[in-house]
Amino acid sequence: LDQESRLREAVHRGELRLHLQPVVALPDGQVSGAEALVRWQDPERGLQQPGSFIPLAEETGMIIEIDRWILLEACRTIRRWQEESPESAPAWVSVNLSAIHLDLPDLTDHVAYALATTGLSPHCLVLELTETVMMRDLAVTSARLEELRELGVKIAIDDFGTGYSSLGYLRDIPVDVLKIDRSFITGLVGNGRQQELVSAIVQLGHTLGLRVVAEGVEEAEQLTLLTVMGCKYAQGYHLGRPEPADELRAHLTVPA
Ligand code: G
Ligand code: G
Ligand code: MN
Ligand code: NA
Repeated sequence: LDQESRLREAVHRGELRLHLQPVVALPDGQVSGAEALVRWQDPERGLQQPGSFIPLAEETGMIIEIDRWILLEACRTIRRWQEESPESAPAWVSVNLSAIHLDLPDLTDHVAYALATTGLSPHCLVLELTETVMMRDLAVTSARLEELRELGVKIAIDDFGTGYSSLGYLRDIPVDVLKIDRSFITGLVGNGRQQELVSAIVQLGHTLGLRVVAEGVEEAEQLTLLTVMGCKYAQGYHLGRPEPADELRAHLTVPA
């Protein structure tokens, strides 16, 4: 079978895997939330990273099914975890949505279904969309996002700062979370200009009442700088890699 046919079967054969990466609160370093990231356990080639199959999934529309599976699995996992060990469970989970979802009229119904069927509180779910996606059609995008927010879920701008966009959409589009792209965090140490820029983004987000998350934190020194800037959330290999939900859970549960 070719890659496309095998990917088509992957969902039905149960070959997709939910990985979770922790998002920590600053300055205390406690895990606050987690980002859901898909993997494909391909029986022929082993564990595949999204870069090797998301593009094909987007071209063929299979991404709809994949994103919906991840959404359901993420909601179910975090809900169960919150019930079983409320003291160590992440307070929220964020799920990536490809651009195509904003064109589907049943997106809101599907998200409502995922919440209803798993019992997860709407305020524990964050939907991540990239800046470029949001810019496509401001009227359609803001109407769709407003519908979603009426459910009580939060909307995040992923990869913030990488799109060729004006800041005008921050005025027109309803969002709750701003995720500073990791390209701004790489090279932060020893670069005053870069630090001023990131500090300004953090302040801008806070002024607008948004939760600001710095992505791609790989070094302790980056974390120190972000903490001094007043950034309240961070994510990256220095804080925790994406890993199977059970493994993250084991890491968070301190043995008595
Ligand atoms: O996990 P990794 O760092 O390899 O992810 C690479 C890219 O794939 C990122 O841009 C990420 O947003 C995207 N991605 C990961 N999981 C999902 C998913 O479940 N749905 C969508 N649409 N994109 C995802
Ligand atoms: O586009 P998005 O922000 O959803 O992508 C998340 C991707 O970034 C995932 O593929 C994840 O594995 C990766 N990632 C997470 N933390 C780090 C990090 O500290 N460094 C690098 N290089 N990639 C990271
Ligand atoms: Mn993301
Ligand atoms: Na990002």
